[in-house]
Amino acid sequence: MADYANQKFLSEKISLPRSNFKIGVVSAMWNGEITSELKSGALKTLESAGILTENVTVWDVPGSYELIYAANKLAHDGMDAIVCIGVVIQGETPHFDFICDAVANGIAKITIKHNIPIGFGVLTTTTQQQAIERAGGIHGHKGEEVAWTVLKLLEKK
Ligand code: DLZ
Repeated sequence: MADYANQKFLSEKISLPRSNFKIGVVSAMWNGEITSELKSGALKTLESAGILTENVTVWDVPGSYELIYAANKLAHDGMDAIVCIGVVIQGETPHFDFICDAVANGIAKITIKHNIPIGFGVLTTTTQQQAIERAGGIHGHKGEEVAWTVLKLLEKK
């Protein structure tokens, strides 16, 4: 298990070169109680870093698979960075593997294609409990962390 006590950098203050970055937050509606919490943590983190609310585009898409289309569209539309949020929970069929592979590879390709930071805030868990523990539970808040990660990359933009 990762030792989160050693990831203190995740709470370091961000120092952005300007305040008018345009950021997209795309969030899947599957497992919506958890993705809503992740999204809300991401939005709070962006606000705390000085990102103006009017420069944040929030887009709720049906499932994690649709994050690929939405992130690519927002990148094409000129966002400086994008935060992707989803929760994929393993079921009884291989669907989980197809979605996780597609989303991880899709987001990586969009990052390279558009050369902007895109955060992978997609939880891929075996159980719902594991996802809950990572949305403000004992394993931290992956929504806040993914927003922090994207902001950290914007420091150099
Ligand atoms: C179909 C599906 C399943 C079984 N599980 C999840 C999940 O755990 N998390 C998630 O975000 N989305 C899931 N989906 C929906 C797919 O992401 C996608 O929306 C559909 O396959 C339609 O393209």
